[in-house]
Amino acid sequence: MSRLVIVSNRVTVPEPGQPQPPGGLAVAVHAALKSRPGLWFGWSGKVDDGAAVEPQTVQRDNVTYVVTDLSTADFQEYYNGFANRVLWPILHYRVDLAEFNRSDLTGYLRVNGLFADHLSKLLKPDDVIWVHDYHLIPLARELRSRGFDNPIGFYLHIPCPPADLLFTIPKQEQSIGALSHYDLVGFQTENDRNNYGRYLAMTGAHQGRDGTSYALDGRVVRIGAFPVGIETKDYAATAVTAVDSHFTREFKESLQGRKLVVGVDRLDYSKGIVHRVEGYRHFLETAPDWRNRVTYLQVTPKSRSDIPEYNDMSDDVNRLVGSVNGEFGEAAWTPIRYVNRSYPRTALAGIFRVAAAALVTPLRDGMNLVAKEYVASQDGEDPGVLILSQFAGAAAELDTALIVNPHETEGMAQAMRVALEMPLDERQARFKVMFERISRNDIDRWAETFLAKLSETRRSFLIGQLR
Ligand code: GDG
Repeated sequence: MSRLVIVSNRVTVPEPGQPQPPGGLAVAVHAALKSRPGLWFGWSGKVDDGAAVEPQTVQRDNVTYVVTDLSTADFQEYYNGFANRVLWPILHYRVDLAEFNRSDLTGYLRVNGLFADHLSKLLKPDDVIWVHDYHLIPLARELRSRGFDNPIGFYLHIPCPPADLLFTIPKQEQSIGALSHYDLVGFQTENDRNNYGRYLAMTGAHQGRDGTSYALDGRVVRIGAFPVGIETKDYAATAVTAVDSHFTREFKESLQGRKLVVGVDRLDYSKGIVHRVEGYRHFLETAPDWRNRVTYLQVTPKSRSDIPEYNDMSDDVNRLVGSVNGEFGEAAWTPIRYVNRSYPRTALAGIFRVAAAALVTPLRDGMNLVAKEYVASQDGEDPGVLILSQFAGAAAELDTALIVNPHETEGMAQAMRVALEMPLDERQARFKVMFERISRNDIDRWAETFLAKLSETRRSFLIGQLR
């Protein structure tokens, strides 16, 4: 079996006894590496301006973790700059929030070159390379220019908007256009895939007869949809044990018989937290019979707090939560419990299992693993209801959730009432379909399908060259 080399911006080396940090990519990559010999390369999370420090290597089980530090300029220009203030907003359809400058793009390209330099010393000829996410789009081009001919795949964890939006990225050919240097590019949904296909066609690529490969400047890139999953069986088992834990019992008691509605998201404008709280306010306004009978818990670990848009949004949520609690709260009832901290995975699974409904209402999301984790955590005899945004990639698979448009406050409020009052047989029927889907399309299947397609793509490409 070839070694699998995973490359992502941030590498999380598992520390015994430490909870896994929040973030969907890390959850997916850890699972993909579980059953194969592998190496995971990326940024350590540390910023260090000292003399060029060599990457550090740590061995854990069958995975070799190799991490490098970044300089302050790299961190500002590559990570905080181009990746998170240009690519992240535009790929989430928020051109209005993008802040472009040339030095950030230069820094982005420089760090991709730096990653390629480090990888050059680590790669073996039969390694299969799998690059993850928007920080590292130009990496294949950098590796090819250093003479590497290994199969290289790329997976985009976040949405891919229509071509017209991709063209708003200044000098788009240097970033999003560089995806054409991969053998295979995977997207979360068919919609994302089709958007990129249209972009390729508009940049002069020729679509192959199979409909999935495109030829451009003597290269061939294949594109496909590979919806990411979770470790469904494991997560369900965790939730079953978690309900009996001290943490979950104490938490449940604190609800004093009230129904629980839960939201779990990194603090990010794409997650639609402000719209969701507005929806909940409208629900309390229009459903007075539910006041004091429901508690909404929003778990929101802070993220990217160096970026101004994130602080602005954080202030908006704080104000709004304060105003809803002030308006509707009572001495013995807080309508919204808002916590900016991260909980261990078992605690979250326990919370999900006791929640009568989950609010997963992003304005845009590549997939959204929380939606799947909530479903996996439910008791099939008495399941809760998933309220899911039509703009989450997960909505394509979880179509028996209550699907909402987060821009419509009244619709969100109505969905909350419907969820809390839904008869048992309807809850069970909706849950059953979703649980079967996430059990079949779990994380192992995601990794296997992508990697099988990558090696097949490579084989047919090589055969094509020999002919
Ligand atoms: C990106 C894409 C795509 C959250 N809070 C805590 C915690 N989490 C965990 C959740 C979940 C993960 O973090 C978040 O994943 P999401 O998918 O919801 O969102 P992103 O971080 O934006 O992930 C996304 C994903 O990549 C995978 O491809 O689905 O669309 O944006 O697993 O449970 N985990 C713990 N404590 C917390 O407080 N332990």
